[in-house]
Order: sequence, then C-alpha cells, then structure tokens
Amino acid sequence: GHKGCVIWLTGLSASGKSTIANTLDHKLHQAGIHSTVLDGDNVRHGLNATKQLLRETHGDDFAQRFGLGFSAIDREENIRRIGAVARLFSQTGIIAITAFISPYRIDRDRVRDTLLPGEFIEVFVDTPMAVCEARDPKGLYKQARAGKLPGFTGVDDPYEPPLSPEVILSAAETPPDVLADAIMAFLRQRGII
Ligand code: GGZ
Repeated sequence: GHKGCVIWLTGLSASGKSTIANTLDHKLHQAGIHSTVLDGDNVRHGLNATKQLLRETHGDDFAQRFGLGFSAIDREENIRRIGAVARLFSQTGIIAITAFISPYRIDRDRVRDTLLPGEFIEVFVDTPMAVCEARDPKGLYKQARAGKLPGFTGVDDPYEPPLSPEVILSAAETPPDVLADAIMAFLRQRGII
C-alpha cells in the first residue's frame, strides 16, 4: 500500500516539468500506484480557464471576474486552486503530480502549509533560462523577446527558485526518464511507495 502526496514541480516554461510529470505518472502506473497529473494543458482549459476561453461561453463580465491570466494575482489564485485540488487527491491516497511554473515562493509555501509534514514534495526543475529559451517549443520566448507577450516568466516577469526543495533536477541534459527515476527513488526512500 502507499500514501498520497503532492509532488510539486516548479520551473520555467519549457524547463521540462510536464514531460517529467507524465513520465513519472507512467512509472507509478506501471508499479500499480494511483497518480494523476495536473498541468497547464488540462487545468488552464477547465478549472482555471483563461479570460479568452470564458468570454466565449460565459460573456465579458464573467470572464473578467473569474478568468485567470498571468498577472501576479492571477498566478496566485491559479496556484491556490491547484493546491486545493492536489490536496483532495492526496487525501484520497492518490499521488498528485503538479506541473506549473508557480513562480512565487510564497504561493508554493502556502500550499505546503495546507499539507501534513512530508506530504508536499517540492521538485525544482532546474533548467537554465538559456536552455529553455533555446528549446522554445511554442515560440513563446521569441514572442516575449519581441514584446508581443508582456509579463513572460524569465523574460520580464520574476521566477523565484525554491530555497530548500526536497528534490533538485538538473534537467538540461539528463533525459526525462532518468529524472523521473530520481523522484521514484526519493518516494521509496521516504516510504511513500
Ligand atoms: C509564463 C505563460 C505566459 C506568461 C502564457 N508567463 O510553456 P507553456 O506555455 O506550455 O507553459 C507556460 C504556461 C504557464 O502556465 P502556468 O499555469 O504554469 O503558470 S503559473 O504557474 O505562473 O500560473 C506557457 C504559457 O502558460 N504562458 N503566458 N506570461 N507562461
């Protein structure tokens, strides 16, 4: 048997968070352990839908009030809701793997504070900015440099790295499979799996 927990990946856009999260999810599944991945691709289309998405279905006023963008306060609310959902999963014995930039230390620490000691595993996906920018899978860094995407993390918006994460992954050259194995090893060492 195993306990639930929250594996909180944090790092820049294109640092590899979602790939590592999905690889880890697959490995846990292979081992017969229940887990789930929360990332921008699912959460920012549903629970934390953007203003643009909500405008089409719910109208302007609703979208302005409840849609979440990338301002500091919107990122804060994004992380708060994700933390609450991850906690619900963890309490039912499911390992919740989250993959969000989560740039503000205080927002991550607040999620940690809602959980039991040992239940929050902060994983710093430590890929240098230059590597993320060179990858640029969606062309967003390029747009940000051109001034077409103001407030982009790492370009003209802050990223506060964790001060004492449970796990640090040097993700520039190491394949995701090896990085996911490092998290698996941590979970075994802590008796979570
Ligand atoms: C950062 C942005 C921005 C801005 C859109 N800043 O590489 P991606 O595309 O798939 O990952 C990024 C994602 C970040 O969403 P999160 O929910 O993880 O952010 S946070 O934790 O800060 O709330 C990027 C895209 O959305 N994106 N605009 N301005 N990333």
